[in-house]
Amino acid sequence: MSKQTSEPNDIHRSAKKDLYEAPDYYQIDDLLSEEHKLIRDSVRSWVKKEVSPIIEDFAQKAQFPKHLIPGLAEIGAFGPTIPTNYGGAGLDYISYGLIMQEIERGDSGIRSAASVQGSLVMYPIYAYGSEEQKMHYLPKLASGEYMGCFGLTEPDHGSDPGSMITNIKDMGDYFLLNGAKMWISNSPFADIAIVWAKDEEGIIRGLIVEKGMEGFSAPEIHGKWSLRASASGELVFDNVKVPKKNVLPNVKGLKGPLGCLNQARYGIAWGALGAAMDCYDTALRYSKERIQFGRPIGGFQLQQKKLAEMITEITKGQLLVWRLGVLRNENRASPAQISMAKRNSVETAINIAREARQILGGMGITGEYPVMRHMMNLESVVTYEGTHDIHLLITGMDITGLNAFE
Ligand code: TGC
Ligand code: FAD
Repeated sequence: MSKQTSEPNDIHRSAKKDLYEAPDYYQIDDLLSEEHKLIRDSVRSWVKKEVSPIIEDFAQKAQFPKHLIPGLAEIGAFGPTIPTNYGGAGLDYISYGLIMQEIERGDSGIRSAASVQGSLVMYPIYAYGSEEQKMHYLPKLASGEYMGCFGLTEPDHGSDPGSMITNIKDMGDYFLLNGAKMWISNSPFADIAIVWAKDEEGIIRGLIVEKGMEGFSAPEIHGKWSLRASASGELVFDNVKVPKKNVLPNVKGLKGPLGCLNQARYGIAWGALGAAMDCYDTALRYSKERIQFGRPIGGFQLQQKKLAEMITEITKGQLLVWRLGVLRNENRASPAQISMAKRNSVETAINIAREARQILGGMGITGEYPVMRHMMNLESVVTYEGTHDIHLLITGMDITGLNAFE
């Protein structure tokens, strides 16, 4: 008969405390500057203090914790790389990656809100907007006074956004916007939406659509089993009059929205590893504390195999995103390199979440531990910002020179 060495449920009593210790098996910290570590550590503390205590409840209730918006702004999560004269944090790409890693360590839904705001709303205004648009919107978005969303996907056009049917008609003083977007993060509470629509010549243009414009609504999508702490919705445009000053003047074509996706996919490449690190750390701690057959389950070879493979994959992913960050800082990262990192990090994270859940046994399916929540969240992360298949095909196209989409 097995010998019981701890009180039953002892380890579960402390489960809800955030005891996270980040894994760094290859001393990757040595590759970071003092400023990087300072930024990373301050976001880590913020997540422990503000996100960990509340996230399970908000995920269970399927609500986005809006009260976190000012804190996210304060830690520089909205527009980390946008210059300070527009209200951004003016940081480099490694800092941006570390911020996303730490936030997604807390929850992918919170990272999602920050990714959308910074990479998909602030970035297009910064990169393609007029000086007036930048001065008007960017500081308000950086401070969280305005929240934004990004409308590219349509009910019938997801992986193939170039076939979109949402359209604008030139009416002289304004554009008339018609169509619908689907699966839009932040849309139910957003003050503005960056909307991609075709003009009468079939050329994709970017518009800033504001809440309150007649004919514009953003109904929430309910019933998600994934990313429950993120608000997703539709964008519906029924003869919306969009003033001409709200068009992004400096980009035309699909390269406009795809250029924004490079920013967001880069952040996800770091972020998903944060979720993986949390799952690994949780499973490792549990395996050393959970006693079965008279000894910690971490002593069994089958559990060690899972944990050893997890840390190996995390370490490879950490090195990949760090290198991608260096290339991005030097403006040398190609979109295909970003695709590879997004795909690899999400696959790593989803596999680790599934293995970690098993290490936790029955407790793994509860909200006492973050693992099942991460696992479910990652089912969205693997699909949005380009599915796993699409990123594979982007790599395939890059290495062969042959386009599988044609
Ligand atoms: P294709 O003909 O290849 O390209 C059209 C034009 O775009 C250029 N381009 C890019 N430019 C910048 N960055 C990139 N990554 C680019 N990829 C392509 C290209 O050079 C061309 O330019 P030009 O000047 O010749 O016109 O386009 P395609 O229609 O064949 O499609 C290619 C494909 C399939 C890779 C692309 O459409 C794609 O990436 N599909 C996936 C869609 C996607 O990722 N949607 C994401 C929606 S947003 C979202 O999910 C937010 S979730 C947020 C959250 O909550 O975190
Ligand atoms: P489809 O494109 O219909 O794909 C279905 C399946 O077919 C996938 O497995 C795909 O890989 C596969 N497939 C498609 N084409 C090919 C091909 N050529 N070869 C091989 N396989 C293929 N969009 C926004 O614009 N803004 C947002 O803020 C946003 N937030 C999101 C939040 C959530 C929670 C989710 C789930 C999605 C969000 N999206 C957003 C939409 C997201 O980007 C799309 O879901 C994604 O691009 C895939 O499109 P789809 O769902 O229409 O799938």
